[in-house]
Amino acid sequence: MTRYTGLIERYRKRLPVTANTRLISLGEGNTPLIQLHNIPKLIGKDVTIYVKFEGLNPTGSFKDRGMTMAVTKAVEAGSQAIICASTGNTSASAAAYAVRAGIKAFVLIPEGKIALGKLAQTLMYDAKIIQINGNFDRGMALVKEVAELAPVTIVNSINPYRIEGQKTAAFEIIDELGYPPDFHCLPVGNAGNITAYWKGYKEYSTYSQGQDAVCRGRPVMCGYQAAGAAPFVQGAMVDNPETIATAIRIGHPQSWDLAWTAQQESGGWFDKFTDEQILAAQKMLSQHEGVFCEPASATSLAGALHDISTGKIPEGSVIVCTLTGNGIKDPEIAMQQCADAKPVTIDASLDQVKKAILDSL
Ligand code: AN7
Repeated sequence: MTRYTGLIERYRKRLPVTANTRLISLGEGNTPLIQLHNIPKLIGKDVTIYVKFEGLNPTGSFKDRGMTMAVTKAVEAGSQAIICASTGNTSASAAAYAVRAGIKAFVLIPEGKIALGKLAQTLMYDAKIIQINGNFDRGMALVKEVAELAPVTIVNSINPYRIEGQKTAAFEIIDELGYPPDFHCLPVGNAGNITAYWKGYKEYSTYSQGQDAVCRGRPVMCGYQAAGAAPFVQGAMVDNPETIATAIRIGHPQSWDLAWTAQQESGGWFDKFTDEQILAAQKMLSQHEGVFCEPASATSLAGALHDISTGKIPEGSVIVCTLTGNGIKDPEIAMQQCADAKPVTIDASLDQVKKAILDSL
């Protein structure tokens, strides 16, 4: 039996590494593709929905796929420090891979707009955290400028190695299903991930282009955004993005052109959903399937359910929704979501415990 050591090792032939490259890995990738059993019944539709649970990566988000590659290449090039702007997950991931490599991580985050778990992680991984009184987009602009003046490698998804690492999620899906799904749904912020999946599907598809729709070998890419941060739906950058899903509180996506290419080439679309719809999808997934993702991640399911209900995604389809991050990242939202479900407090006696059980059966 070969031990699973990480996605670079697994897809080495399709990634820019040599036999001499020192791999910086935490065993990322190889995440579960979970078929939803209860939600399709609940909505009464004949659809096959899988969730790719990226929240089970080492730092709890899909960013680890890109970060193993980006930090590996930064170290190979002799870099001593990496930098990113982040809504939270990139900073946690960058920080972890930097300590793993023995280099320094600087992260710019919007003050007060990072989920608690992400901040806690980033602190624990000992990154140099620079909070700014501005949003992600401002932080990203500053990172690009400062990287011209200081010896730091940018590890946001404008770093092409991030996309290389992240494309392996599409490889895993095809390897596991034996074919690509008909539709691939995912949340869109900077649009690095939709770009990466599309690249992965194109590189890995077993069928040639131009076959009929059912057997074309590539999914239709569906990119979903939060209503208050939906530049792809509006067709223009958004200056003051707002959403409870702080991970995708982004108004100036960095992979603008590449995401439009993914949409056009795949025959896909962008759409937007309200915070209420996003939170409802997050809760539904937890309460009916036992899968707890963070709010931004649930945007993929909110979108898929909407497009299934309208028939835009037809019955008979195989759908994959990427769940980009773990629900534990954002405990504050989770507690708010369950404000009505107060735990009962009782005396520590057998009688009381028995009563509590019988009362709620
Ligand atoms: C959970 O961490 O941009 O469209 O700085 O954390 O590839 O940007 C996070 C993005 C979706 C959007 N879901 O992905 C950051 C950051 C979660 C995320 C996205 C993010 P992209």
